[in-house]
Order: sequence, then structure tokens, then C-alpha cells
Amino acid sequence: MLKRALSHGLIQIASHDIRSFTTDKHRTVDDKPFGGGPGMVMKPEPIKKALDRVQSPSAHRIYLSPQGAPLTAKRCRELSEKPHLIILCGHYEGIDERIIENYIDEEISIGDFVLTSGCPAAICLIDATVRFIPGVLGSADSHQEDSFENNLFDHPHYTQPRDFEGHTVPEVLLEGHHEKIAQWRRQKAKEKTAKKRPDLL
Ligand code: 21W
Repeated sequence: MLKRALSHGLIQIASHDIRSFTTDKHRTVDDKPFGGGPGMVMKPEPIKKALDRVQSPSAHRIYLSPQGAPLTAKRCRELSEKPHLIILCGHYEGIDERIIENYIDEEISIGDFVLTSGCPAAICLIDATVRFIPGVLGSADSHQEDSFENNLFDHPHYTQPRDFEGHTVPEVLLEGHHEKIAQWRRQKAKEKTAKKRPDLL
């Protein structure tokens, strides 16, 4: 889907290696934390240089971190309307707090679990956001119908064969009664959501 959005000119993506904004021989991007403790912290200078390089008047700067606000479909839709996102990914224990305080508009997390860096989170954020850009999804696969936007999961899906290892397809789907099918799907969507994610209802 990202490939489609790129080839249709609906989005542009560029990635920038913060190490290429260093000036020392060893291309140092991290150092020991002031105050002591385990792990390394990303130094502010190469990050600031990288941010300056990609800055534009319309840019919205996001820092991905486990301490950010949890990402939601609503926020993805809002972000999809912004003309330019700068997504900063940390590594090691994180980045120097002065970058976050002074040069970041918003700190986002993708969930309560620990990744090794912000990079996989960036892929998730980009993927979930690009879906909201008009023309990226075909009209058949409209995000209007998605769970999290209407607080209901999708109904179950079935395809051929009718009998898979003795497990059959619900009769109602084979009878061609469209109103009955719609009613059954609404019912199943509710049941599935109530069972798996009662918090959404
Ligand atoms: C993981 C950085 C753990 C720092 C207390 C003190 C970006 C992420 C990330 C990472 C730590 C996101 C610790 C969900 C994520 C990310 C790398 C802190 C341990 N705890 N969304 N020290 N989860 N993760 N180190 O991990 O950069 S968005």
C-alpha cells in the first residue's frame, strides 16, 4: 500500500541517518548519561542538525518514544492531513531531553510494549497514517468501515471452499438474502467486539 501511495505521487518519504550529521572521526551519536546509570543517550547536536536539514515551514515534528501519547486511529487521521511530518526515531535509552523540550511538537508511542528503537514504530505510524490519505485505499476497502473509527470490529469473513476440513461456512452467507446477511454481519461484529474488546463498545 505504501508502494502504491508512493508510485501515485500521493506521498513522499525520505529517511535520514543521524550519524551522517556528525563531524568527528568516529561519527559519534551517543554518550554516557549525565548523572550516571546504564545505557547511552543520543547526543543533541547531530539530531538538531538533522532536524534543521529536513525542516520546512509546514513541518510537524514527532518524536517516537515509549513515553509518548498512545497512537490512535483518530490521531492518524489528523496527522494524515498535515502536509509534512518529520518523524524522529531514537535508539539506546533515548535522546537528550533538550531536543524533546525545544524542537519536538509531539511525542507518540505505539503501545505499552518495548521496542529496541523507534524505527519499527515509524513504519507503523506511517502505514496507519497513509491509509487516511484520499486515493491511497481503493473505495471498496474504505477506512470508514474500519474498527477503531466506528468502535466496532469488522464481521467475520469466509471464502471458498464451503467445507474446509469439516468446518463449514454459515448458511446465511450462501442464501443470497442481502438484508439477512447485513443483519447477521452487524450481529457478529457486535458479538466479536463484545468478546474480544468490550472496552470499545
Ligand atoms: C525502549 C527506548 C525503551 C528507551 C526505564 C528506564 C518508540 C517505542 C519506541 C526504547 C527505552 C514506541 C528503561 C512503544 C517503544 C522506542 C526504544 C527505555 C528502559 N525504562 N512505542 N529505562 N514502545 N523504543 N529503556 O519501545 O523508541 S515509539
